[in-house]
Amino acid sequence: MPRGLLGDYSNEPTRWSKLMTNQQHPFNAEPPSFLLTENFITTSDSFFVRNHGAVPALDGDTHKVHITTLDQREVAVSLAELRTMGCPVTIEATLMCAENRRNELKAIAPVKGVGWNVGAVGNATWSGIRLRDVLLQVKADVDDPRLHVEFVGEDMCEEGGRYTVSIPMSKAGNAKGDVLLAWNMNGMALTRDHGFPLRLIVPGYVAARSVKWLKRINILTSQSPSHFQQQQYKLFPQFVNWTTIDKHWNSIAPLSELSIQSAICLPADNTYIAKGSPYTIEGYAISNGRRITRVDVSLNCGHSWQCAEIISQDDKEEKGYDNRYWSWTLWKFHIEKMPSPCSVSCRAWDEASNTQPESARTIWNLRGLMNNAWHTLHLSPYATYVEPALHFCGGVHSYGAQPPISPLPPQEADEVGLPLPYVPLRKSAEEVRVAS
Ligand SMILES: Nc1nc2c(c(=O)[nH]1)N[C@H]1C(S)=C(S)[C@@H](COP(=O)(O)O)O[C@H]1N2
Ligand SMILES: [Mo]
Repeated sequence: MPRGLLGDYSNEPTRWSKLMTNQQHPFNAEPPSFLLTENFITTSDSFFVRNHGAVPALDGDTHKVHITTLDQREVAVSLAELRTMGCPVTIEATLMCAENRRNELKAIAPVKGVGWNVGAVGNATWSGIRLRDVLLQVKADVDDPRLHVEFVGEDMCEEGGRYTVSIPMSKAGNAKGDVLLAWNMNGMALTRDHGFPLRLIVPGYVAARSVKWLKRINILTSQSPSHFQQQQYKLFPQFVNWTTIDKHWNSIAPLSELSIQSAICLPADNTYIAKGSPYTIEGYAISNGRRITRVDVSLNCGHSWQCAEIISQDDKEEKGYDNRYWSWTLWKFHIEKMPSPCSVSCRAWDEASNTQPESARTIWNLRGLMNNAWHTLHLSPYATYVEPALHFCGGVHSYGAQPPISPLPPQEADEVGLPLPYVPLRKSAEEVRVAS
C-alpha cells in the first residue's frame, strides 16, 4: 500500500516520549496534566495530538490550496501566493478538543471513542493570514450570514474520506473572528502532527473545526454534509442511545463554540499529599472568547468555595469589550495545611457569568463530548500511590476504541427515575467531615 493512505501508519512523525498515548493508530495523545500549567504557551512537542488517520507527508514548496467559490470558480494557490493575499498576523489561541475530559464520562457509563484526561487542550501562538482576507480576494460575500465555509484536509480518515468540516461565514468572514490560515506554531513551521504545511485556526470553537493539512476551502450555502460535521461532533441528549440515534442525527446541531471549562492539572487524581502539609493546586480555565473573571476552588465537594489566584491571562492586547480572549487562563490556589484525604474541585466563571455544571452525570452523552462539569480530584490517604502521569509517561494506557454500547434504554431509565445508572459522585458534608 502506498504511504499515507488509509490504515498505513508506516510514515508517522517522531513524537515526544512523554506524551501519553490514548490511541496509537490514528495517533491520539495528551501531555501529563502537571505539564500543562508549566507554561502559558504550550510547547509544540507537548501539545495534544488528535488525528483521525495517518499523518500526510506534504511538501510545503509544492502544496496548493484549492478554493472554490459559490459560482464554482476554482483557484489553486501555492503557499507562497497565499502569503501575499493578506497581512501576516500572529495570535495566541487555545485549542481544546470537544473530547477533553471524556474519561470522566466513561466512568459514568460507556462512551464510544478515545479516552482523554484533562490534557486535550493547549495554548499556542499561531502565525498566518486571516481567512477573511483570502475570502475577500476571491470575492466571497463575507457579510452574508447564511453562507458557510467548508475545509478539507489532506488526510484520509478511518471514518472514511478526508477530514472535512465547515464553519459559518459569520465566523469565517468576521474581522474580529480571528480565523487564521496558519503556517507557524510558536514561531516555527507547523510540525507534521499539527498540520504542516497549513492549517486553519478557529479560535473560540471546538478544535475539531481547526482543520490540519488544509487542502480545500469551499464556499457553501449550507453546512458541510460531511460525516465530521453532521455526525461525529454532535452533543446528543442523554436519552439518545445507539439504537435510537438514527432518528436524531438531523435535529441536533453540530458543535461550534466552546463552553466554559476549567480543570485541575496539579496534583493528579489520587495523589497522596501528607495531611497538614502546604500544597499549591494549579489548573486552567477557558471560555469561548469571553474573559475568565474568576476561578473557585472547593475542598469539600462544593459546600464552600474560595477564589483561586489568576497567574496568567491573555491581556497583552487591548481587547476592549470584544469577546476575544482566545487563550486560556492559568490559575493557582495555595493551601497552607492540606486536609488530606480530601477532594478538590474547581469551577470557572466568565464575563457573561457562565459557569460549569456541578456533575458530569447530568451532562453525560453517548459520544462523551463537552464535559465541563466541576473538576473534582480525590487526594489519597495512602502514601503508596504512584502518580499516573509519571507511571504512564511514554506508555500506552488502556483507553482504546470501545465497541458501541448503549446506555440504559429510555424505558428502564424512567423506571429508576434517572437518565443513567446512578453513580454517587458527591460525598455528603458529614462524610467529608468524618474523613478529614
Ligand atoms: N485534517 C484534520 N484536521 C483536524 C483533525 C484531523 O484528524 N484531520 N482533527 C481535529 C480535531 S478533532 C482536533 S481536536 C484538532 C487537534 O489539533 P492538534 O492535533 O493540532 O492538537 O484538530 C482538528 N483538525
Ligand atoms: Mo477534537
